[in-house]
Formats: sequence, C-alpha cells, structure tokens
Amino acid sequence: MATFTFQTQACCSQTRARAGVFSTPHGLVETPRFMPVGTLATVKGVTPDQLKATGAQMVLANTYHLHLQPGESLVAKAGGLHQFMRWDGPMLTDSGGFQVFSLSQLRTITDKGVTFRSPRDGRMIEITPERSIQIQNQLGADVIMAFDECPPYPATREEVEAATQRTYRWLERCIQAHQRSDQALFGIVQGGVFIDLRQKAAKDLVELDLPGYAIGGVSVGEPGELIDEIVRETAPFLPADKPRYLMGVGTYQEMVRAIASGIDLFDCVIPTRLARHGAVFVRGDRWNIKNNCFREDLAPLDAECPCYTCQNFSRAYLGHLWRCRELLVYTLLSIHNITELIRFTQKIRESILADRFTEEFGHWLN
Ligand code: PRF
Ligand code: ZN
Repeated sequence: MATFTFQTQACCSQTRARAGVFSTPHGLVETPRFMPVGTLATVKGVTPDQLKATGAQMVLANTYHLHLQPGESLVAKAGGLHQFMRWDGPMLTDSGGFQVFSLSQLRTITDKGVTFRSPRDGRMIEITPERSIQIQNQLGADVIMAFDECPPYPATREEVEAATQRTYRWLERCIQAHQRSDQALFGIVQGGVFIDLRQKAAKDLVELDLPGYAIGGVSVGEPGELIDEIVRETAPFLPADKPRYLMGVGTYQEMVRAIASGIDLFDCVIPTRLARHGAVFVRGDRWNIKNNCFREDLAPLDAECPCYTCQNFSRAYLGHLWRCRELLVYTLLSIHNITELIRFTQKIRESILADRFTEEFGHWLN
C-alpha cells in the first residue's frame, strides 16, 4: 500500500534538517511546512480559496470540537471533511486527547479513556481510543492522530511515565480500531521533559511501523530551551523515511530549531489567533496594526510579501479597518500571517535544498 509515502529530497550537511515530500490521497505536502489550523472545519476568517493562495498544503481540524458540533455523522453524511468544508488538499485531524485535557473541566482519565462534561450542553461524553479513531474514520482526513494522554507541565516523573505508558497502550488499541487504508494513523511520542522516557517511547512506537510520527506534549508551559532539548534528543529515534510532526508549535524560532533537529511538520493557531488581536508577523518580528505609528503609513505590511493583503492594502487601511471594527480586517491579517509562516518554512525548505540552511538561518540557532 503506497498511498502514503515520504521521500527525502535533501539533507543539510551540518544539521539534521531535511527537505522532503509527503504524499497523501489529496496531494503532496512539501516539507518542512507549517500547517494552518481549522479547528471547527474552517480556518477562522479565511475562505478555502484564500487559504489555498497562502501556500497552505495540509490543513488541520479537531476531533474534539467536531464531535461536539456538528458531530461526525453529519460530516460523514456531507461526504467527509474535505467536501463539507470544501478543502480539496491534504487534511489532518487531531485525536481529541489533548483538547479534552486542555479545554474541558471535570474530566476523568482511566485506562478505558476520558470522560468529560460537554461545554456545550453539560452532558457527559466519553472518548476512548476506539471512539476517537471511529470519529476520525468518519471525518475522513488523510492523516489521523493516535489518542494520547498529554501530561501537564510540571508533572512528576511517575505521572509522566504513567501517561506515556497509557499512551502506548492506547496506541495499540487505535491501531486495532483503525479501519481505513486511505487514512494514515500517526503515533505520538509523549514523555514530558524526561529524555529517557521520550527515547523509550519513540523506540516503542517505531516498532509498530506507522506511516508517520509526532512529538506531542511540548509547548505546554515548559521553558523554550527544554522544547529544543526534547526535540533534539527525540527526533533522531524516529525513522528517517517517515514524516515527523511537532504538535502545537509554530513560532519562528521554535520551528527553525526543530527543523535543525529533523522535524518536518508544524501546526499552530498563532497566525489566526494573533490576527484577531491585531498582531502581525513581519519578517521575523511581531507588530500590532493598532499602533498609532501606522495611522498614515501607506506602505504594505511587508513589501516583499506576495499575499493578497500586502499586494493590495496599506498599513494605514488595515489600521483604519481595525479602529472601525470592520470584519474584513480579521480576514486580511489572517491571510498575511498564515502566508508569512508558511513562506518562512518554505524559505527554510529552499535553503535545505540548496544546502544553505545554516548560512541563511543559522542566526536563529544560537
Ligand atoms: N497531543 C495531541 N495534540 C496536541 C498535543 C499533544 O500532546 C500538543 C502539545 N503541544 C498540541 N496538540 N494529540
Ligand atoms: Zn502579506
């Protein structure tokens, strides 16, 4: 079954960075690459056509949110997630485990699964590994994620070890429950900040020979240096011929450093969330469009940015829309921010292909 393949096109001669192509039933993903998040089957404020123009290839959605509303049965009835939201490119769904832990109250975790109170209507909901896979099979994304337990930070070694072992037992059940060969099930490495637990988890996962692997449980409040160390010490244990995905990470610096350790895929809500607060990424920096210094500034956000926003509108116009609370500003800032983060990973990709990664991006690594 060669529905999913990952081919390495180039490896950096000085770091573990690599450029590759991940092939899915809905098209190719050129790596390294940032994936925009469309939690509720929409990347907030952006139409699919606009999303395509940002350079987005794979887009993420969330099992937890879509199960709560509108429910996987409706999505399946509509023809699956691709058809429902009209995104014809590659898609990935997260399993819901992490979202239950971070978003719901009154949750109880047992070996069986997780029970929590719906924030919508207060009824009790149970998600087990089998249920998560069943829901993801119904949603129909190209890549589906294992149901995992992401321990908080800080947590004791005993707590993290128990969560990591449970995540492994859950993964075995996910593999058993998975029904569709046109969907790739990725395993998730947990292990908190304990490097030996991470490495053991990675080795155990690799034996299951999955089509891709993720590193989860990072960027949950630990210092940035720990994220770098966890990724640096874990990624080498994951197979070179499968994609590696660092979950929930998407700042410039974290991405460059993780790419240098061999990570291929990233996702983060940051471009759209910041846009809703008026914040924009401009060439490695973060500005706010509300700032008075932009009031009469007729330049685009970034003269070198190819996005629709920068090709058509000035900082003064965007600031004007913001001050008038015009809805269009969310769309325009989101388009720019998504384009910017994807373009950043795309430029890194090109530098790896030319073996110029450390020359061009080395200043991010120290
Ligand atoms: N597990 C899952 N999704 C995630 C995470 C995780 O650990 C994270 C942690 N950064 C983000 N999204 N399933
Ligand atoms: Zn732009």
